[in-house]
Amino acid sequence: MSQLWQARFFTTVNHLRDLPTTLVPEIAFAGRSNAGKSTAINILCNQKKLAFASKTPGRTQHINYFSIGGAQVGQHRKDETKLDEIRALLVDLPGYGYAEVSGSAKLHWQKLLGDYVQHRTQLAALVLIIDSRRPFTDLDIQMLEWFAPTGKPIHCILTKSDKLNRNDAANALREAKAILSGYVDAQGAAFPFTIQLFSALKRVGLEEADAKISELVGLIPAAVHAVEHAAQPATSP
Ligand SMILES: Nc1nc2c(ncn2[C@@H]2O[C@H](COP(=O)(O)OP(=O)(O)OP(=O)(O)O)[C@@H](O)[C@H]2O)c(=O)[nH]1
Ligand SMILES: [Mg+2]
Repeated sequence: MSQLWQARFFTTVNHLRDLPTTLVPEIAFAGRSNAGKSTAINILCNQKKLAFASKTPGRTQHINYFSIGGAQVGQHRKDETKLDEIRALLVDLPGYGYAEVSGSAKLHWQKLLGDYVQHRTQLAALVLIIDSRRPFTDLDIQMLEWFAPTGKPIHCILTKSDKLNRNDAANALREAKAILSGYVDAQGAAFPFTIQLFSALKRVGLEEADAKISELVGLIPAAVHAVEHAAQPATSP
């Protein structure tokens, strides 16, 4: 059972000054409005209404925090979450690029998102949620370029792959990988970017996303496959 299934609502924030003072690692879900952030959080946490998902774009209008650990789920379900037992936080960010949001509100959120991803020390990694039919719009690139200089990992999830046929989905993934590999740091080294296809509707890519997110936020040890690989006896040339 995934540890993400323990998630429960923690707090809602509207201004950076109100961000929780917790020190545990957090992982944020960013992406265009309607890309499927809240839906992805719900399905990964195996809960129908944890994050508010909706057909109306611009639904998530605050920063919503969900905690892993510290809550006695089950018979003690109504207990207060024990702050010192929280192990990680999942963060549902407001979507960007929603045309109907007024100018001043849009600016408020642009600034807040930029400041949050660039400066939040506890932020361990970003999950960039992208509609597989519209990969890397200007605002996604903006998000990537804000966050990449931190050197922290970005896991891109191409959602709604059920809306593409197999071929188109494979092409979308390949093209998105090419865009990501075009980014290198000042030394010419690749950034820690990873990417996958995902469908909440058809439950595609769930295990991969769960493993990656759990690893990035420190709930499971990093890259078991790398350790296995290292344990292989060296082959002679
Ligand atoms: N077919 C399909 N629809 C999906 C998938 N994921 C999300 N959706 C739908 O897309 C719509 C938007 O999903 P949300 O999860 O609310 O999107 P969001 O990114 O949280 O949007 P904001 O809160 O506005 O930023 C909903 O109608 C979902 O049911 C998917 O994998 N496949
Ligand atoms: Mg949402």
